[in-house]
Amino acid sequence: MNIKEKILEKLPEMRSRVKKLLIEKGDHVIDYVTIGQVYGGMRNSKVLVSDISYVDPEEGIRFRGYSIPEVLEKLPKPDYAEMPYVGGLYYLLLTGEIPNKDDALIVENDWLIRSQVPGYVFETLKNLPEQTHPMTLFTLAVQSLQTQSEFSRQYHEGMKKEDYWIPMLEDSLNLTAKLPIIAAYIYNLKYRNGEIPIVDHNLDWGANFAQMMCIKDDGYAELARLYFIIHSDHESGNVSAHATHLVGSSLADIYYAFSAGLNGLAGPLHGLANQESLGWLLDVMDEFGRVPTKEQLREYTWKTLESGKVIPGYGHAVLRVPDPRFTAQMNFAKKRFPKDDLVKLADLVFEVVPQVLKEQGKAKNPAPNVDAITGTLQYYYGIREFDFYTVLFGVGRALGVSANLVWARALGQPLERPKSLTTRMLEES
Ligand code: AMX
Repeated sequence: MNIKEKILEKLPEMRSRVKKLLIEKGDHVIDYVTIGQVYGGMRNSKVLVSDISYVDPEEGIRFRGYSIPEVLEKLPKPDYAEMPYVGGLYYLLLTGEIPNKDDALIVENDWLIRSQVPGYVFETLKNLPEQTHPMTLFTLAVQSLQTQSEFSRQYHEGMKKEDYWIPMLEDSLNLTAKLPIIAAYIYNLKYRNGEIPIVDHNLDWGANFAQMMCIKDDGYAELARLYFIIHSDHESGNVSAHATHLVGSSLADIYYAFSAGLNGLAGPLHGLANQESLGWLLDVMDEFGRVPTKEQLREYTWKTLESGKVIPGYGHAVLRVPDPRFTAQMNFAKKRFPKDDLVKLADLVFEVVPQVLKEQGKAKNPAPNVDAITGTLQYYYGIREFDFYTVLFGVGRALGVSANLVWARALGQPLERPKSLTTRMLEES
């Protein structure tokens, strides 16, 4: 069954659940919000809803109820591959059901059919100044595809509200189909010969990305699938997901909404942390000329903290345990290239840094997040241009945020518009 048919099958029940919930419990208080939360980035204020994924502070992400190890085990895989089809993950995010191989292949084939990127997108990127950041190129490419929006076209022609999700799904499939090509082109334009990558119609979405990046090692196709799956979604409150949702709530189409999310991802406290984390590991290697001893690393960590900096890749706004996305990537690296010095160092950092952060006593979570290892794996396979790493994150993140937007339209979620107060009002409260 394709995704549209599956959503059509599920929609009546989901709509009536939400309707019943609002009638029976519309006035039910979930939690209260403190002044500390209002002034503190709204941490842990429970004001969003998403059925696509949930981050349990003590366990990590679950996609539609499935943990990362479960997703990696249960989703269908290409023959002889260890990592599942990304198309299967998209099916799961959008429908809530684990697909069989045929279902996953319907998505993969659909992506192939929709993968052609209009020539003007490449021309637009080519005409920008050479020093343009890869994330700026990525955002502009997504934004420039807006002319293709089915949602926008059908909305202006006039369409029933309950059907909004259908062109939104079309747009989401069209956009996600094109992102690996756009990302590989940005890499070529910035760091190689500027060639337009060519999609191989015999390969899946992840393997195609590896092929377009011209990385011969088969391991990179496996890593690409793993990477895009684990970066797809992290519930709704993180900056990229929330920005996408907020802009989408104005009934902006996916191109407007997701380019807003990408702009948020470009910030140092969000998607840029992966490159900062790898940079810190490389600085350690520079300082010692080899993988340091535990004691040397301890001292180096304290030196970083005492200079007023954070240890990138450690800490999290929600998680209170090691991020399972870190664990999945670390397992991958230890299985495939355990002797790599950076992998050994990342492992040692995992032993030393949480202890030091605990002694410092500031970070609520001294454990690693996804970014403590992501860059190390890309670096191993030869992707060594740090500025590109957030583009990779963005390709994965599109899957989750677009699935959320399709369901936001399907359930008729309204314009988001929280209320703000003045400092005086809070002082007098
Ligand atoms: N190193 C040093 N200090 C840290 C720290 C770290 N890794 N993580 C948190 N702290 C400090 C904070 O700076 C804060 O100090 P302050 O009181 O002087 O301002 C204090 O501990 C309390 O912070 P928190 O409540 O534990 O974290 P938060 O929710 O405010 O921020 C995060 C979360 C991720 C931004 C923070 O842990 C951090 O800066 N980590 C390093 C950067 C990083 O890895 N970011 C990637 C996040 C994942 C992602 O989105 N890709």
